[in-house]
Amino acid sequence: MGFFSKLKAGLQKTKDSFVSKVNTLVNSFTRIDEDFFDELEETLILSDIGTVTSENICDRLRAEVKRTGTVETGAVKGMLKSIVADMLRGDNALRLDTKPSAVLVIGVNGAGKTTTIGKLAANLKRDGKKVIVAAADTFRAAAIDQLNVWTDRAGVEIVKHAEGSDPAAVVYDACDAAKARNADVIIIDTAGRLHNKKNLMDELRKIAGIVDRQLPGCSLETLLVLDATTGQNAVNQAKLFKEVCDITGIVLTKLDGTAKGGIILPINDELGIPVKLVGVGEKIDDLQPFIPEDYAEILFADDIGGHSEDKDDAPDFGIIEYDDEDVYDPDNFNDVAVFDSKNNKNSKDNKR
Ligand SMILES: Nc1nc2c(ncn2[C@@H]2O[C@H](COP(=O)(O)OP(=O)(O)OP(=O)(O)O)[C@@H](O)[C@H]2O)c(=O)[nH]1
Ligand SMILES: [Mg+2]
Repeated sequence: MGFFSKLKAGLQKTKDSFVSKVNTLVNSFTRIDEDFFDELEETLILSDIGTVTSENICDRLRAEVKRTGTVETGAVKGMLKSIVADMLRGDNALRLDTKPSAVLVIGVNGAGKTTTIGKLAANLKRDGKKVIVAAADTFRAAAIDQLNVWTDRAGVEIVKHAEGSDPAAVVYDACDAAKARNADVIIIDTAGRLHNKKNLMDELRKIAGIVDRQLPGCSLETLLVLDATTGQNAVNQAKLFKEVCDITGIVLTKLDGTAKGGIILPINDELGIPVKLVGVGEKIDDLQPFIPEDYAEILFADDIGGHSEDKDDAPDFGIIEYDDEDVYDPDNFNDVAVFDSKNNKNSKDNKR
């Protein structure tokens, strides 16, 4: 199955529930009036879109209706399609504009971090990139093994230490490996289960600090992985993580198998963080760059048959790449790392 078709299949349940409600509403009103807007807002809220974003969508629709002088409800779906695409449009491409670049993957337990890393690594490798994955979720041996299965599958390198070792030490070694092997991208897996907000904040700060010190000027994407099936809970998680670190993008996983794909809207609208990737299944090629126009088109178009073939041809992974002048130059590398020597020693001791 191609690109667009896969997203379409993944969003089918969302389309069936959310958009069918909008369709019913549109068909039961002949004119756009305040009653219509009230019902629409309620429909949006009941579709996991949340009060703030539902109001926002209705306000934009009101303005568009006023601007165009439209009175018939038949035009509403087309307007909603544009509003949704516009709301979601932002810095949606993955920013990998230095060599190496780093991608820090965070999120709660079971959100899909490790799976996403496996898929992303495979995609980048396919694009000709040299990828190093850092197994910085050291909480369980099984987590390291699971990541290793994915890196083998993707055909990329992994830097791992023993279970229970310091995640920061893994990242430190992965940065070294990236320099030594002239890698393009380091992807860092992290643990979803830190006891409290302060622990989480300290851990993520420490990791980001090491990347910054070891690879000065390195572009760092901090991707928060959210499970779409958790609906409004995903928005709450995003708010919590936003308090502890600078998230640069969202990965929304498990869009397949849920009717809650509308959750993408409040995540983007309430938090102002762009969705960059979406997971539409458990297999290695089930990760896609997020294209707002495709998402809106799939949700609101009555017939999109003709479109899918064109879009299925597009293998572009939506990555912002580096220019030659940004390429990391080891000769000019100014090693200012002041890493905890005890941890560093541990990291070497723990290396398998
Ligand atoms: N259907 C579907 N399942 C997914 C997707 N992404 C991840 N999963 C599944 O979600 C489950 C959890 O994924 P993991 O990648 O282990 O999650 P994690 O965030 O690394 O979890 P921890 O390491 O426990 O913190 C696995 O069974 C994955 O196969 C997706 O896009 N679609
Ligand atoms: Mg994991």
